[in-house]
Amino acid sequence: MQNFKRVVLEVILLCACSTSFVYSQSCPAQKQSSLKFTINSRRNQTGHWISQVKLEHGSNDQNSASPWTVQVEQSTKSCEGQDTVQLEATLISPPPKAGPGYELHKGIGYYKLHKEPKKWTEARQICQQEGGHLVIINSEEEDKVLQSMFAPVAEKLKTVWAFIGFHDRYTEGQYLTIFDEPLNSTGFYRWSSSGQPDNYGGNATHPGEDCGSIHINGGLNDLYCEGKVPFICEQELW
Ligand SMILES: [Ca+2]
Ligand SMILES: [Ca+2]
Repeated sequence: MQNFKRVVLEVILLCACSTSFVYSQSCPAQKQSSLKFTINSRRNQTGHWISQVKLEHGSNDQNSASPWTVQVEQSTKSCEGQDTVQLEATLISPPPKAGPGYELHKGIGYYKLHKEPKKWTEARQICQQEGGHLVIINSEEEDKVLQSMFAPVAEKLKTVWAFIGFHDRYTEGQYLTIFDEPLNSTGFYRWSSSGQPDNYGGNATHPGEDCGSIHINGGLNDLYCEGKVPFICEQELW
């Protein structure tokens, strides 16, 4: 009598990608991307198990529809007459492309220093048009990146300030990010000097300083919203 061995096919997928992947909780789903993964197994007339693994990846977003590299490794384990075949697939997609002029700082983000001075609201709109937002600083590390982009050119730009993504336009002294989160919850909350924020010029007839900026020393400052200074946008593609 023929000794049948039970073959179990296990498929493990490791997602080394930044696009969505519905089968792995380590990669949160994004709106306009889809992934379909199917396995069809059959036994042919000679007794061989044929398992076909098919991956379909589609997206409306050109940036995330980039080609994927799929690496597959197979291993076999035998235990008490049961063979386990394990297929391990690693899916690798290149990082999404940021808009023109954005610099990639690995593990931190994509940033663009706009050197042409704008008012804060104009700056905010320009960042949005580029698919980003005025930068929100979440760590000392991120702050250093921004400082390294801005400080070396600040003298040429004739300013020590660049607009970033916080304000106290709703209530004086209550600083919020552009996503309405308290500024002191972002992970970076260091003012440029002990005299800041000062709401300079604020009185009954003048709003003072209600828009966020970064100083060349890396610290935060409130600045007059209607003044024009350079600004820094961020694209969150990690
Ligand atoms: Ca203010
Ligand atoms: Ca100030």
